[in-house]
Amino acid sequence: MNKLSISLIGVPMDLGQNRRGVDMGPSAIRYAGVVERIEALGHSVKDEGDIAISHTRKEQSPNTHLRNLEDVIDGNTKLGNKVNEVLEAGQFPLVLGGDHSIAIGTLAGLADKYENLGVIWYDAHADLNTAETSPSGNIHGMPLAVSLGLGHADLVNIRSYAPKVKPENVIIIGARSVDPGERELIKEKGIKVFSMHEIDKLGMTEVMNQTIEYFRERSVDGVHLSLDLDGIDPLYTPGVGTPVPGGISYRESHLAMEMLYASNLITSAEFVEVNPILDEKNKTADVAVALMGSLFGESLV
Ligand code: HAR
Ligand code: MN
Ligand code: MN
Ligand code: MN
Repeated sequence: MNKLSISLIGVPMDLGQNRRGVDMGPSAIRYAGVVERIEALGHSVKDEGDIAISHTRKEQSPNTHLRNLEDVIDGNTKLGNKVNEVLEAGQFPLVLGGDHSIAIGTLAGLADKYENLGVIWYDAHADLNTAETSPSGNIHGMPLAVSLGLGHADLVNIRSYAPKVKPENVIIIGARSVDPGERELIKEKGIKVFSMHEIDKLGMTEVMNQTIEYFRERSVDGVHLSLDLDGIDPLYTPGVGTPVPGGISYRESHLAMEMLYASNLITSAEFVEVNPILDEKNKTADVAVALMGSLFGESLV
């Protein structure tokens, strides 16, 4: 088994959406035993601490309806720099959110290292809104679009290059709440989506086999897993800001992580949207840590 040197990066970001508490996600995930769980598998883990995120919510930035735009840019710039530094040191970046707007920074730090980065977007949502299509003004609904080079220029150009990712290198898994503008973008850009419909119809084994095959065919040089805990059914992960019923089960998610581990494709990961205030006894952070266990090689026998 391949032993990794993992760098854990906490991002206490809650400015990409309206509900308070998601900034405590990194603490909740640490409390749920992330370091011990991963070290028990023989990997080494270095906790890099938390990125400094502003805690003054301005809500309305001047000249835009995007909420807390300046502070989201600032936090993601710092995160991008840190992720890149960790990569340069030969470490595997494992990022703990925080709301999903932090994927903007994570991908900004990854993509100038990888020529042809693949991305798995495990989420109930597509996060493909732009300033024009967003129904909410919440930046956590935009990070995938931003990473494709679409949306507010200051977000798109974090770390001074764009786009970070090619649309044909993205696979969305678990989608069940997609806005009209996002649907159009999915069609226009030909983004691969395994919605709940496909997961139900094909089964998770086939979905993951096709996912792995898709990235191999495209000769990606790295694959980032961006896992939003709301991709999983809120029965198992109630501590998220925007729960959507009818999601991926606990068992299907474990299977998906185990298959990714076996594929040896994953080169970085982030787990986002854990909100301890909305949770039941840290259940959602516990699920996050259990899934990381499978992603990093836990097996039953
Ligand atoms: N699509 C909606 C919006 O853009 C809701 C986004 C909810 N977001 C997340 N991200 N948790 O996956 O406002
Ligand atoms: Mn805060
Ligand atoms: Mn998301
Ligand atoms: Mn989501």
